Amino acid sequence: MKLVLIQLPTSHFGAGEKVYPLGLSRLSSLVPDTVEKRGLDMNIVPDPWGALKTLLTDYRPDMAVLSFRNLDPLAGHQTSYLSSLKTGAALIRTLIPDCRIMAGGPAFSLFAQRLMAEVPEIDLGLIGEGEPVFVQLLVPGADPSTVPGVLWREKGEIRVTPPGPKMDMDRLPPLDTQVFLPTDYTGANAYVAAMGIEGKRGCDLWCGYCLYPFLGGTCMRLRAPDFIVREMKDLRDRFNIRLFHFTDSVVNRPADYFEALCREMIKAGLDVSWTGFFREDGFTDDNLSLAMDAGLAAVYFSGDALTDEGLSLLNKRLTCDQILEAARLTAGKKILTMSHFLVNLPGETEDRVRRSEAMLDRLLEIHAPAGNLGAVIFNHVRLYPGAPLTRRLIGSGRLDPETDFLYPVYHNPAPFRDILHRFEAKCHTAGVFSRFGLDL
Ligand code: B12
Repeated sequence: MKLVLIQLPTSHFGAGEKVYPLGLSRLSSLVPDTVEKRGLDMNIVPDPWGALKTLLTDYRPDMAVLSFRNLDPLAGHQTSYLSSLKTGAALIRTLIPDCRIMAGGPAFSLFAQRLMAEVPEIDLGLIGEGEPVFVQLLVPGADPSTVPGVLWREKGEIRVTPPGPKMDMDRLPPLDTQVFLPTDYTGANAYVAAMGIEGKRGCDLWCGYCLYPFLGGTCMRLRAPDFIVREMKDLRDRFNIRLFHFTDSVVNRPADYFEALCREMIKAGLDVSWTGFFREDGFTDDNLSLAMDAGLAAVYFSGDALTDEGLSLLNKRLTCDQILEAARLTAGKKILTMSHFLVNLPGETEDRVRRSEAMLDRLLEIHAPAGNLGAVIFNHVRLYPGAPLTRRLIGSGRLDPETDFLYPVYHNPAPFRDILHRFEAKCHTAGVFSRFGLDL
């Protein structure tokens, strides 16, 4: 059997930030030796559709594995990458009519049933992580009804099996660095560490707008620190990877685990840098120092709201004081910090906008002497079906229940549609923009 593993093009046109296809690379390493395989990341080749066409016609695979990572670029953009999935599947079906087509990945998982309906060429789909079932799905003639989390077609209907057990993080397969070469990703990014590293999967928080618990499970599955460090060391030694991004929903939770991980990195003398998304609570001077000794290059915060009401609306279980305190700590250490906030939240009022602005002023003041604020990134909430906030907006009659969330839908009603631009301008005027300075 001949297999192709394809990372579909889902990078914002012109953005140019490359991201190593971690998930697909792990799945590739599980392919049995009896199966011949080739890989293509369409995000890193100058002519992605030409490259796919050539691969298909030269190699003539029996099965195509399509990884669909992003559905849209967020950040207010109206672009959709759905056409990548549609065109990819249609091209395969046209050129190699007998090829089985399997799809998965975060974007696919979020809208799995709908995408099976929208893209009739897909034979098999998978919701969630692939490692526990991938090899079963490669067996020709395998009965999908016996495999958890799978979608398939039967008598014109789309069927789905319930999800199965989650992956034990200490049994993650290695990356397939031959098929997806890490050095193809380094050297070109301006803002983002191209190489991800997995510390955990799943999230036990239920932030109102977020579907991470749906994607990775509702509890944190931790990976043993020595496994993580071994993978980082291997990537450093073999490919000179010097900068990583932790793909965890939150890197510094639970605190004792995070500290153990930092100690393991220090003990191994890794001499690499890394970034990740941090929670403001549980962030202390001590664990920040430890993290910096372990190579922390930049702190990404996603406080998300600039008022206590907003924080509670988003179920962040955080306070503005905690956000300010965490800012003081990173400013005290002059470590590069990026802060993300959602604006024009449901129920916005003049008073709340005024207090949000005052909170932003305080953050800018805290960081000004240290000059360590790389960026403040403002967004509107991208509404996903089933997210708590979406359900609430529908329940309160503020959102049409018939809204189609497949294409980007943001919550940004009048009369506060311009706050994002006003706040961005404020940060720019304060000199906070493009001060990333990551050693990429
Ligand atoms: C870490 C992360 C980032 C990091 C990446 C750093 C790095 N170097 O890797 C940063 C912060 C840079 C980032 C940026 C972006 N991200 Co991001 N990111 C994530 C996050 C949290 C984890 C992704 C990850 O690496 N997971 C670990 C790997 C191992 O898992 P995986 O890729 O999902 O693969 C598994 C399964 O999906 C499955 N699978 C995958 N493919 C296939 C194929 C088949 C056939 C099968 C059977 C299974 C299968 O098996 C794999 C192994 O278990 C996800 C949310 C999430 N929890 O998934 C968002 C997420 C994927 N990102 C998202 C987006 C939109 C983006 C950006 C466009 C945002 C922006 N405006 O900048 C960019 C795009 C970057 C790019 N070039 O693609 C969205 C996508 C949804 C959407 N609306 O489109 C997500 C879901 C978050 C969200 N907001 O909802 N991201």
